Amino acid sequence: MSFIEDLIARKVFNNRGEETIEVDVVTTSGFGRASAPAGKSRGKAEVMYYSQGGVDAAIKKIEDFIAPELAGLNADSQEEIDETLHELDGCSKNFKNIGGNVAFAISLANAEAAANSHGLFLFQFLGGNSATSLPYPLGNCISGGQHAYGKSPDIQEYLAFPHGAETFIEAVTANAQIHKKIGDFLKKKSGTFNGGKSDEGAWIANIDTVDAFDVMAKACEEVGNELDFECGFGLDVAASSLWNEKEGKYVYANEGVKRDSGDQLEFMKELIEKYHLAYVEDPFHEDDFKSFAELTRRAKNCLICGDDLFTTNTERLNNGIRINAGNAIIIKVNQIGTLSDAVKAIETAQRHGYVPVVSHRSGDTCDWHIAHLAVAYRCPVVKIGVMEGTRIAKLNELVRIEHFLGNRAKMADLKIR
Ligand code: 2PG
Ligand code: MG
Repeated sequence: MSFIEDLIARKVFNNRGEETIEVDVVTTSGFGRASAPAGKSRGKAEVMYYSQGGVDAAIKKIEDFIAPELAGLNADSQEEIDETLHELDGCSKNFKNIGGNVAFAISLANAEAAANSHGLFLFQFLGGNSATSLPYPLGNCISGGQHAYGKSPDIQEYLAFPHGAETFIEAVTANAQIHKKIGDFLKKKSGTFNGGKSDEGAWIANIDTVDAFDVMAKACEEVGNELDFECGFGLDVAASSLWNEKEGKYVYANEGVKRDSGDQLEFMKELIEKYHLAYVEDPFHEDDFKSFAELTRRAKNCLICGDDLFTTNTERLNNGIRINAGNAIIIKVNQIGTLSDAVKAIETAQRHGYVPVVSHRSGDTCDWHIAHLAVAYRCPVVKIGVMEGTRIAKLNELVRIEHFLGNRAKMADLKIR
């Protein structure tokens, strides 16, 4: 057992230079630290990051109110800690009283402190001895939508997906090479391309939504041939940010096209078939469970993943499960607040054959906990990005886990349905 002695909270910064919260949990025999990320294209149903007063007020609340309540509790009992956070919040639905990012940082720092107190890595502590499989990394190569500036593709993320790799380090190598190749192609294709990158380290270029597909397809095929395993790719359409409720249409401003729900369904289906897409995230806006179900029924060999649709929320996931909306779910712990809540979503997903995809946020710190969560909870895919310090911090942690596991390490069992 390891008992919480103290919580120390401070203000730190994410890769956008935005203020965020970092928490240290000190136990009788260990220590854990976690800092909270932030999304730009957020789902409506995500918890509230901070209550009034932002990070400064949150630090004071932790010192004066939360730390004394958690002191003396057993850090090994993650569920009890997370339950206490809900109680201290007054059990609001969206952590509006203590802040979802405050709950997140305390919850993750506690898990880390408990693992550290037992002399274990987090993935071992949470996942046990049989947690030995590594996830396939989705790597953002071209940014568009709300993640880019000026004229750029309407689709938010074009993601390399080397699902034929035999080791994690091979997969990361493939993503790095694909990213580099795309930079070379863009230099030739666009006169205005100057090597600019988004918060996630993906290229920002003045090219058409559809042209970006050809660039991705060519780079993935060439690298796949060079490395001799299958490198596919996928998308995060982030369709809520294209959806215009009043018009009832998806507005592709760059492309100069508007699509109603039926057109959008056909467009997504065509793209999946033409480019053999293995992964499509948020192809429809966050309340359109029905279209998700329809695409899932019609698309073959492709993960149809809900991010804004589910927001790591088990209740929303159950709504999707009822009608087979999607077959994969993005897991972002700070969409829901605590580790226990996220684990509930992961386990519900797994029970119903949905693939959990553990994901970074566009605004992130060098915190690498998601690497451990993916391995501990047997999530076969992670979405991390390819370049940029806060992404490399997470990828390298997975490289370390693979190295540590040695010949016990294997790639996840991933069936692209
Ligand atoms: C997404 C994410 C991460 P954000 O939409 O999946 O790529 O973006 O963190 O801005 O919500
Ligand atoms: Mg998304």
